Amino acid sequence: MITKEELVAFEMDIAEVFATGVIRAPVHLRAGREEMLIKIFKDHHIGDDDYVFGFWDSHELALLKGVPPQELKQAILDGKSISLCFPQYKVLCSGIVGSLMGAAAGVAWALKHQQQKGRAFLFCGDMSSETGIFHEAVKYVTNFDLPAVFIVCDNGVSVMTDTRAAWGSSDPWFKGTKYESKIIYFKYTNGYPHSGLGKLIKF
Ligand SMILES: Cc1ncc(C[n+]2csc(CCOP(=O)(O)OP(=O)(O)O)c2C)c(N)n1
Repeated sequence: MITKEELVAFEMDIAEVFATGVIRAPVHLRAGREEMLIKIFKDHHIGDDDYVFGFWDSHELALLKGVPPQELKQAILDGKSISLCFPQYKVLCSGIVGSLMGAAAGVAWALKHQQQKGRAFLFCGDMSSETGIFHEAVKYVTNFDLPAVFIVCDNGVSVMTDTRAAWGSSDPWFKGTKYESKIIYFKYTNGYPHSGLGKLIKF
């Protein structure tokens, strides 16, 4: 499996390329959660049969799922960083908040009822986990015990808004509920700005 150092180096390489202005599309870099992501992939033996759903910040997920770094880099250079899709690797991402929770639940339903191997793993941010569709999807996969896991990577903010202040709660809504059985939650501090490099890139 790809190492923490390789994940860090990949994002640093993309940051350098992005700074030159050749990528004419948004890029969301992440640092500080590599060890947790590696642990989750290892602990759950996420492999070829499994589906990984992600959002605008999914470089690391694609690498951990087995997308070759050069193939991933080319997709990013082509402007697809926020919506990376590699169906052959079962990696499906979207730049739209809340857009894939239902899809992950649907895939988990199909896998179970078609008696296929594989599970659906959906990785999202803390604000995304407060959306209504996240709640509905988690409720559905919990109540029907579908093979799905929702991983909440909590960096404390939605772009620059404090998530906990926005919802008036010091904890995510699911803390202490039965839905935690389908959720993995961890906190991290992102070493990059939400999007880009925090400075104007001209192209
Ligand atoms: C429907 C929709 N509304 C707004 C946005 C703009 N947007 C992109 S990321 C984001 C913040 C999401 O916060 P969180 O889920 O905590 O993600 P993270 O901080 O981990 O990137 C927003 C509002 C969007 N992509 N889609």
